[in-house]
Amino acid sequence: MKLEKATILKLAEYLENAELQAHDVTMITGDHPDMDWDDAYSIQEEIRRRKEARGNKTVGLKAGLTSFAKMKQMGVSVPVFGFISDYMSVLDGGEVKTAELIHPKVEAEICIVTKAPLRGPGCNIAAVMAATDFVVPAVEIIDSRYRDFKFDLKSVIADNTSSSRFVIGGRMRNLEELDLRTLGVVLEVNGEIVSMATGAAVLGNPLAAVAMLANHLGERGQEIPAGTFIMTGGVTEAILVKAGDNVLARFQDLGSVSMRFV
Ligand code: 0L1
Ligand code: MG
Repeated sequence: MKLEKATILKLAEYLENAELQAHDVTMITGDHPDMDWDDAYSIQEEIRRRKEARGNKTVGLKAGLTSFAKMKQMGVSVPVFGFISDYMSVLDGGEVKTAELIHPKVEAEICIVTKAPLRGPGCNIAAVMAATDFVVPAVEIIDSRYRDFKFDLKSVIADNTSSSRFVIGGRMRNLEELDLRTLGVVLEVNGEIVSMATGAAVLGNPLAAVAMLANHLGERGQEIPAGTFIMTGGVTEAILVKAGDNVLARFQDLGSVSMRFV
C-alpha cells in the first residue's frame, strides 16, 4: 500500500459523494500517481463499508471489462471487480431515473447465483460449475464518476467499477440446460439493435470471470459466499443512453430484460 489510511478514507468519501450527488470528478490518480492496486481496492472496500454502515445491503458482486469489446472500448487489458448494493436494483420493465446519474451506459450481462462458497487461489471453471445454483440475465447500468468516462484502471477500481444500477429479468435456468459460450445476446435501444454477441465474448466462457473473481478475492483473504449474485461482465461494449430511451436485452434461452430511462 502506498497511500495513508486517512487518504484512503478521504478518496472513498470523495468518490462516493460524486456517485450519490451525481456529479463528475477528475481522476484520482492525477493527484495520487503512486497509488497501487491494493490502495485502489481498499478505497472501493471503504465505499462498501460506508454504504453498509448506512444500512445498505451488498446484494452482489461483479466482474467488469471481461469482454474483448469492452477492453477495446476502454483501452485496458485486465478485468476489474466490484460490488452492487440494494438501492442499485431496478425492477425489470421499470424506470431508471437519469437525474440520479451522470452519463449512464447499458451493457447486457450473463449472471449466476452460487450455491456453495468459492475461494481462490486455484479456482477454475469446473469449480464454478459445481458451485452454480442457476443462471439469470441482467442489464447493468454503469455510470463512471470520472469526467467523460475517462479513467485508468486504478481509478475505476476505486470508483467501484462504475457500479450504478442493474436490472435482473428473464428467467432463471440451470447451467446444465445451457451452453453459455454460444448463448446469443442482442441489445436494443428504442427498437433498434445496437450490439450483439455470444457468451464466449466474456473470456471464452462467462464462468471464467467468476473464477477470476474468486482468485482475486482469495488474494485479499476473502471468498465468494454461497448464495451470491454475480454479474460476469458486459458481453458487448457499453452503450450510452439518455432520458426517453427504451432498452431491451434479449438472451437466448433466458428471456429478456427491459427498462426505460426517464
Ligand atoms: O461493469 C463494467 O464493465 C464496468 C467496468 C468499469 C469500466 C467502465 O466504466 O466501463
Ligand atoms: Mg458490467
